[in-house]
Amino acid sequence: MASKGLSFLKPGLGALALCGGLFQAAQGISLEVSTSGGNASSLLMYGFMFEDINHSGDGGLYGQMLQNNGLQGGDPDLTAWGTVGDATIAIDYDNPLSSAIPQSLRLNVPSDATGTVGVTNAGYWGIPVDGSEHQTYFWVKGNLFGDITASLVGNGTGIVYGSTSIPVTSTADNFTYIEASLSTTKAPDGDVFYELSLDASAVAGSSLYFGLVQLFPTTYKSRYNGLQPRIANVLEAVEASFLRFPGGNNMEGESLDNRWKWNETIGDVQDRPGRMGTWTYYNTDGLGLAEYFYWCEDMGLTPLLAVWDGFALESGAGTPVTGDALAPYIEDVLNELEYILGDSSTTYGAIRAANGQTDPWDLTMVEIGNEDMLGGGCDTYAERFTAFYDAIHAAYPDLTLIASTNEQSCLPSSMPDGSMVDYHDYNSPDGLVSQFNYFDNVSRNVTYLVGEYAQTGSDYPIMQGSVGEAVFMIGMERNSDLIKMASYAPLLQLTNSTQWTPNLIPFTQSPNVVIETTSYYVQQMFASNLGDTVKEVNSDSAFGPVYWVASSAGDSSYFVKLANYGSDAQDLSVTINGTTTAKLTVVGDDDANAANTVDETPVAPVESTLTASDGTFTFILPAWSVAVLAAS
Ligand SMILES: *[C@@H]1O[C@H](CO)[C@@H](O)[C@H](O)[C@H]1NC(C)=O
Ligand SMILES: *[C@@H]1O[C@H](CO)[C@@H](O)[C@H](O)[C@H]1NC(C)=O
Ligand SMILES: *[C@@H]1O[C@H](CO)[C@@H](O)[C@H](O)[C@H]1NC(C)=O
Ligand SMILES: *[C@@H]1O[C@H](CO)[C@@H](O)[C@H](O)[C@H]1NC(C)=O
Ligand SMILES: *[C@@H]1O[C@H](CO)[C@@H](O)[C@H](O)[C@H]1NC(C)=O
Ligand SMILES: *[C@@H]1O[C@H](CO)[C@@H](O)[C@H](O)[C@H]1NC(C)=O
Ligand SMILES: *[C@@H]1O[C@H](CO)[C@@H](O)[C@H](O)[C@H]1NC(C)=O
Ligand SMILES: *[C@@H]1O[C@H](CO)[C@@H](O)[C@H](O)[C@H]1NC(C)=O
Ligand SMILES: CC(=O)N[C@H]1CO[C@H](CO)[C@@H](O)[C@@H]1O
Repeated sequence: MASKGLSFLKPGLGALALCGGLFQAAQGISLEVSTSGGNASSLLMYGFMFEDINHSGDGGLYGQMLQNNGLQGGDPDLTAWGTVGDATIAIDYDNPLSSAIPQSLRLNVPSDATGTVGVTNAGYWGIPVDGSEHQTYFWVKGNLFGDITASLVGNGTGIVYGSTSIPVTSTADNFTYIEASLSTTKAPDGDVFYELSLDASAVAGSSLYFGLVQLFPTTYKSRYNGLQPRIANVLEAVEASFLRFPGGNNMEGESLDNRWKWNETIGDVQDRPGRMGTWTYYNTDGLGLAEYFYWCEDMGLTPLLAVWDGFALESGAGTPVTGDALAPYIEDVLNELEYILGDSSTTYGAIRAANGQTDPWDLTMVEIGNEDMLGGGCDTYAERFTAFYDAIHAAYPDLTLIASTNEQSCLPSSMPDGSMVDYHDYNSPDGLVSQFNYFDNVSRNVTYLVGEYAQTGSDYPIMQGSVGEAVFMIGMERNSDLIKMASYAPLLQLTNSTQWTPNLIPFTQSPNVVIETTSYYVQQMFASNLGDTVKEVNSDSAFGPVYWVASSAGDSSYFVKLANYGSDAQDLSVTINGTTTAKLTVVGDDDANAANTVDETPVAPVESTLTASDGTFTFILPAWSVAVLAAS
């Protein structure tokens, strides 16, 4: 980026400024940040919204890398599986692994088989072998006294990136659980498959049954059943404040029966049936309720749990559920909350403890439903919201409860004290800019989560859209007495299987390809430079094409966030009485369409150190750029 000639330092301007304010004002934009007063701002402002879409979970952030590993689903097929040598495979229903996973993968070995036989799994469009110690787990049933070799093999090249020989003694009576570790070397791309193989003579004329085969790298913070570190590390670097989960449309489900059911995502993975997700593919639910809380714990995120509120995406298929029929679903949410918050003497708290988490988790916020203003949810939402609100509030009065829409016509005529509403805005770059003062005008008697927002109209975030997002975010931060939390969406995207674009962090299965898009940098710059007080800014200039917001942290640190939504560079002069030095971080590109993609990453933030002259910093804000001045 620096090579593209972004010279935002303008040495001459500081001296000019001394000649008098008039000349300088005519030359550019002068901002004066008040060092006193201001409004308290939210320390939870910038967070993440997560649901399984674009293989963001299975095949993405969730550490387990084999696809279709439990042959789950009502009508399973052999997707991703293959054979080695002179053998065949089939789905076997007579040898179920568990009641949740009522089938296994049968390897039939003919009596005259020789050489090596086995099974392969292609992963989710490949496997990202990152060079760490890997763990593999599986169950096997069938008479075997011999070695099974687990390997990671380059597809087409045959290069072995990791392999281990596992001595196995198994019988035809029951499944034997196997765990083994593999040292690996980092693969140059994602074109790698997994293989379990053995000598044909050890099993010729018989069958082996494999159940729930799993493969993990060394996970983020080395957590069991944890996250892919290559993606988790990029998320961690945002310094975000909260996590909204588990959806989104994926929480709602297409129908009443395939809503996200918390109780089927807990406990041992072999006891999780998985479910058909909303976004065209089956979810293993290996990334389940507990894993979301561990993710929050490991990344310092405040959890925001969304619960199912009687409405699925296809209204008419048994939903919306209203009146007395809501009772069991409300009960289910209370059980879920007891599982999360109850001590281990409670019914569900005891189940949590038995599942390995003795202490309750720290949950303070619950959202009731998702986007209930859409698809026929609006008419009944006031009733449903109130029913869930009353029951949850009675049991857990300290929880902050959030309505899934801010549309007045879908909400009760007055919102309960302390509740919040959720506003979503997917918009064109220009559309986001037009929303800059949306929150200046809304009723100030209820606070907001902006649970989803992003630019639309491109495969990857483009610079112009990222500046548009920054303008919208500046509008939110200026109103952060009202806007408490905001999360970009969608968060993650496996480019080989995509249902929605653009996304904040696209990736492939090449271990090196996790892309920090222009929008990613904006999120990171805003989240990691968060003040506790929004300060008044005086200027003779009006907003547009340059937008700004200032905040302070403690007594002497200031942050000025700036966005230039235009094709001309702008001269800036920012005065903060008493400050002497600043770090200026700028992300921008003269090309409004510039984008970081899996093929090229032309845009990166540039940092520099500025010195103030009498409390005034002068610099150039490049065309189509976003900047943060952190001064003290
Ligand atoms: C190798 O890659 C091809 C093309 O993506 C795929 O169809 C095949 O299943 C892969 N082989 C294995 C053993 O996974
Ligand atoms: C997955 O997508 C990447 C780039 O988007 C491509 O290079 C790779 O070949 C794809 N892999 C498969 C198995 O289709
Ligand atoms: C068979 O294995 C499963 C899974 O390990 C275990 O739950 C079950 O008790 C075993 N059954 C017998 C008869 O050993
Ligand atoms: C989970 O809870 C739902 C009720 O919401 C129930 O229908 C379902 O059977 C439960 N699943 C299991 C595995 O107990
Ligand atoms: C906010 O207060 C006004 C006036 O008291 C009321 O009309 C409006 O419905 C309230 N808005 C919400 C979202 O509760
Ligand atoms: C908000 O109000 C201002 C004036 O107070 C007006 O200029 C602007 O168009 C309004 N914005 C929206 C999005 O309604
Ligand atoms: C503080 O909030 C009040 C009321 O919403 C608003 O009028 C004022 O402009 C805000 N001040 C700052 C510095 O944002
Ligand atoms: C700047 O701060 C100093 C004390 O720190 C004060 O004396 C002076 O009046 C301030 N100037 C302005 C313009 O606020
Ligand atoms: C548009 C697209 O890529 N859709 C894919 C979504 O994921 C499913 C299941 O993995 C694929 O079958 C679709 O092709």
